[in-house]
Amino acid sequence: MIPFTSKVSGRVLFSILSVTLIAAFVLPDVAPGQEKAPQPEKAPTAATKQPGKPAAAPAAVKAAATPTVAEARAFVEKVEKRLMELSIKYGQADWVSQNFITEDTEALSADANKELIAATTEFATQATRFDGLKLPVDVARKLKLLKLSLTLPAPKNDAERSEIANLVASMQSDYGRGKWCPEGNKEKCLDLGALSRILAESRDAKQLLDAWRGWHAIAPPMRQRYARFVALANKGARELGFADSGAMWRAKYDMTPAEFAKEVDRLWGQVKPLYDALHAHVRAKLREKYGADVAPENGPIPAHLLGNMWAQQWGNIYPLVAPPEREKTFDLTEILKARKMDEKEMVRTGERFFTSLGFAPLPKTFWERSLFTKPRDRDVVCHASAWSIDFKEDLRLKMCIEVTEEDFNTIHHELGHNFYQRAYNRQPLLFQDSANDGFHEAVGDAVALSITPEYLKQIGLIEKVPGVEGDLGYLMKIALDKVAFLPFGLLVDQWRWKVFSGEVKPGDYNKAWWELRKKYQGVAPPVTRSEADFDPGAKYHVAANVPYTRYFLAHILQFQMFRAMCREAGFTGPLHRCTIYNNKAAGAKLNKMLEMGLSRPWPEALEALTGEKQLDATAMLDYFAPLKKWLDEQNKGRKTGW
Ligand code: X8Z
Ligand code: ZN
Repeated sequence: MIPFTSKVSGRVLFSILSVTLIAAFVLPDVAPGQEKAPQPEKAPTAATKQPGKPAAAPAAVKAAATPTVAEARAFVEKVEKRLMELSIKYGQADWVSQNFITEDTEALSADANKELIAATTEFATQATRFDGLKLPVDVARKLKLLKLSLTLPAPKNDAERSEIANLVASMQSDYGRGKWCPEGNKEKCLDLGALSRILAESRDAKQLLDAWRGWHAIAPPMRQRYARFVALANKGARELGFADSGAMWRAKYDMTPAEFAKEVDRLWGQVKPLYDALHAHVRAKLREKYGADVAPENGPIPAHLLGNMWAQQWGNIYPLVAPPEREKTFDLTEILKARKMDEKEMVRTGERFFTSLGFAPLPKTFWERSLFTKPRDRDVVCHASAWSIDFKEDLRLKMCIEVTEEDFNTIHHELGHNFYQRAYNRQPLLFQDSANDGFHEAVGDAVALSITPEYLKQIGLIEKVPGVEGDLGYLMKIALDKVAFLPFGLLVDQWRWKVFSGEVKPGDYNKAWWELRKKYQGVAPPVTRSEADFDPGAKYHVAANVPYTRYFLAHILQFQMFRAMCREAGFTGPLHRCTIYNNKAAGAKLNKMLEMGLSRPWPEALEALTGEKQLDATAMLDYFAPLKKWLDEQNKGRKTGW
């Protein structure tokens, strides 16, 4: 959902961050299609025309009386009421369809989504009536957000709007149902969970390759639908005044689309040396493990060797690349299993972290309505997501949890979404979202950075805190997830932005994908690929139309938030040793930012927590500084880059 459903990640709307949605209501300060500098928000005044802007309204509108501030306010109230109703309906339909994938639930969800998109588009068009009117800051912001809110813009004609809603619903369902049946044996099909386990655990290059290929075979049937979806989404974006759907996504950051693209490049420049150092070390270790036939000395790394289906997080190959001090750290997966901690208790443990910061416990309905484990008897969308169905207290998690460290972290990530959703639930609907989408993705991760040995000892999961000798191993483990992720977080939308703008045509979808994977990640396909493949579609967020730059931003932002919370907690040691567990001052500061929702431009929200108004990767660089030093020593005499 999402157009106003609040799913994050999963979807729902409005908030959601999630996903699919459709209309995400977020908003920048820029008029659709314009690349000019953001205008400061105007102070409340009487309705007047903007100086220097002759009225350019069509005759029919001109004939109407000049709109007033009171009318604008009444309009916004009406819009929020209606969109709330439609978002809740969509949220309910989508929840059912993702938890019970069938042709019927898919149709019901697509239909509810269509209604929400239709209403949002209609309201966004009507809102142009107030263009040029001096409005109170909150009303002006809401109108701007309304115009930017759709993640899935759709053409105004009903047939095409139905078509695009159906396309996205069907790609998401196909992804959720995706399986690989070795040798065509329908008795032995493997789903994404099973294939991911092979990628994570197997050290047999042939087996890794089979699993990688098997999963990527789910996507070619989506290729044509994807191309059609792109054409329709662009038509919808253009009807709303944007250059294309990608430009509409980039307009949501309180700056122009062009400025945002530049900002992303600036941040990547800050962290690239750290990534390059990690890449060079990992490549050398993989060569030691698999030999020169499989792992190259200098070129890009084959994508099936990095422990993850998309080579986006590499924590699963930690034992292959760890510093010699690795035995001085601990293996959380082993500990969770040894303690026989079950899925629900993992979520309870995550919840207790948030309550230790001063947040109220999750409502009883969260425990009754969430999905924690993969059902045996039906297809569900297993990709983790956090939902707020009613924009108040009906919070839910949907996740096929496995007892692993990776999923323990993802639980904190998702709970970050849920606690954010509840913190802003007193805001009016159009402000019920994170400051920008990167904020929603960063909060739970910022909290999870506090899962330090010190914390694990406090909650009784380990007996003894390892000494500083364990630090390099600890940092390496985290870098394999967080640093390795950065270029992947960037390139998914670099690809989509080019696809939406028409720079990359359907006939080059796969080629362009692998060019970007090489350019940013230094990763190569493990076997020859062609345009008969559609490898981007084997990633959830492409199939389900969830923007992805949010995760790149979040991976930088979470360290910035973490540093600020540690400062608030009075912590003065090395950043990676800080935990804010039980610290009410840090929690209060975090809550200050969360409860603002989307009511103010994101730099103000960032300032509320950190005192800083700019995104800044120095917190991440400081955090990993000891590891970077070690990596640079290891890499002496090795080639860096590809
Ligand atoms: O999709 C997610 C979350 C839900 S918002 C599980 N993540 C990205 C991914 O899995 O690709 C978290 C990290 C990146
Ligand atoms: Zn998320």
